[in-house]
Amino acid sequence: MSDLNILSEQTVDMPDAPYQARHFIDGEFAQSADGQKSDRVSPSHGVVVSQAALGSNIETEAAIRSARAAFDDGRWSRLPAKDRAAILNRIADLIEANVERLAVIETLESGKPISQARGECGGAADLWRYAASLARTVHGDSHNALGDDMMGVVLKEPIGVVSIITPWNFPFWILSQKLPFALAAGCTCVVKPSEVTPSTTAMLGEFLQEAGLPAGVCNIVLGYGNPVGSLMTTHEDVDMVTFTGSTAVGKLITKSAGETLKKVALELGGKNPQVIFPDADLEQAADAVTFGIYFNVGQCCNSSSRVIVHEDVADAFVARVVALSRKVVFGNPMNSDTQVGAIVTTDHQAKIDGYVRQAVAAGAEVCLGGHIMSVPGLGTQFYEPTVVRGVTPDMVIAREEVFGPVLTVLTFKTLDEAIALANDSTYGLSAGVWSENIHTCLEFCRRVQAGTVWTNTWMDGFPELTFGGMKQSGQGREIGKYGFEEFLEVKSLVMRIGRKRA
Ligand code: TXE
Repeated sequence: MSDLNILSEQTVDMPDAPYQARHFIDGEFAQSADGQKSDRVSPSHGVVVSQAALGSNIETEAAIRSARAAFDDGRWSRLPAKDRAAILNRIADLIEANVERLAVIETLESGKPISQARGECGGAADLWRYAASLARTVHGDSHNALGDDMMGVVLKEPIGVVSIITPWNFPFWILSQKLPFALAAGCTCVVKPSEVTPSTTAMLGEFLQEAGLPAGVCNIVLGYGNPVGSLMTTHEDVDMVTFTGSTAVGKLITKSAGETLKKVALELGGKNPQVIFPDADLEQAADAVTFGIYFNVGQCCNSSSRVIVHEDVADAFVARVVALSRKVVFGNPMNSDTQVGAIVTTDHQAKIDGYVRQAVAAGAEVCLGGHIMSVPGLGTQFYEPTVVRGVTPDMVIAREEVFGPVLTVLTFKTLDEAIALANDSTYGLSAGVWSENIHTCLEFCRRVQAGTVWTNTWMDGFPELTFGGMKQSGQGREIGKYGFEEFLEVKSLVMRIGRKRA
């Protein structure tokens, strides 16, 4: 596409050598016993940017054993909460001091723009600090009206050993939505990042060690879903699994973890509707839709991938989004001005393109982009910012998660129709409504099936709120008070007061 705003120039230096990502087990960094490693070739730059140990059952067993021992001897769960909080805050300090190092490797492994990687890694420190503050809020309740000689107390206790499995799209952020909250609750953990983006998780191991987290409290194993992830979800010594990734793998994990009745929390995909009413501030809505579809190169579970716009304003709205899309700065992710970078893998790029080709064959109209593309000097692992309209609810592109910079546009006539279309999905992660009428907004908020609903804004998030999906977008919640409580178990104490009466 000739009129795209393409940047080839680079403003951030490449590291001198590939990052060496190692396992972190029982407080020590280690390579795999069999010496297996994998090279990660940067999707934007085509060079090896990291070499990561590839774990087997040996490392996974060792990590689970270490987490189990650390939980059972109480070296973490029985520490006063203020001491746990102090360590979590020290980790947050180290994250903040290392944002640039984290952001560079995250950008090179994932292809996302460096400005967004900086935001992700720097912002994650706040999740650690918020989790630290929650460590001191654990309390249950007491019951003194059970009978004259009875008293009851409900305690909240850490659930135990938690397996944390994360994907490639926001490796450091998603890890930070889970790990500090589990640690704040007093749990011990085994973490596995995606094999595609292992380095920021491995780097976190350095901060855990430096901050004085006791050995064994958090173990990191690098490697593939099979064998590492599978063992983490089936092992008898694991009490809970928290996973972010595809719905398909989420379903597999639910089955395998069910064998030993582990608690499972899942954050899966989304096909998030943004509904634009005719009385909305169309300029603001178009800005938010444009940001929401291209952020993280569209590889975002909260992507605003499904716009549902009133037919009276559809032409004007689409024209505005297309004009804004042309201005988006596209290209070299190692340039601080870039807004849309590379696609994570060639397989994923082919999948995105397949959705667009299928939509065209089904009669949809591509009004911008729609092709794999190259950036001069960098290669072909990019995808044009794309807007597809004339989409009908039955088309695959309206139903499945594309996970790329591809916006699909549907239209509606009435509020009821808009809500029905918004809810016509197996997913229920997030949704948005744009209108100047508070009744319209509130009715939409009440009736839409989604874990997060934005009104006249998109993608704002706060550690105090909670995050998670309805329907096939997942189960359980993350962050906020409710996310924290997922890592706590409740126990009832029943006590008799005084001597037994005759
Ligand atoms: O995910 P996977 P992928 C969606 C998005 C994307 C698709 C595939 O639509 O196109 O999923 O992405 C580990 N037992 N999302 O293939 O395979 C794996 O090693 C245990 C949405 O990367 O689900 C990685 O660490 N673990 C999502 C993690 O699971 C297993 C973010 C995710 O990989 C495993 C990412 C197994 N059997 C993708 N198999 C979101 N909600 O944001 C794999 N893994």
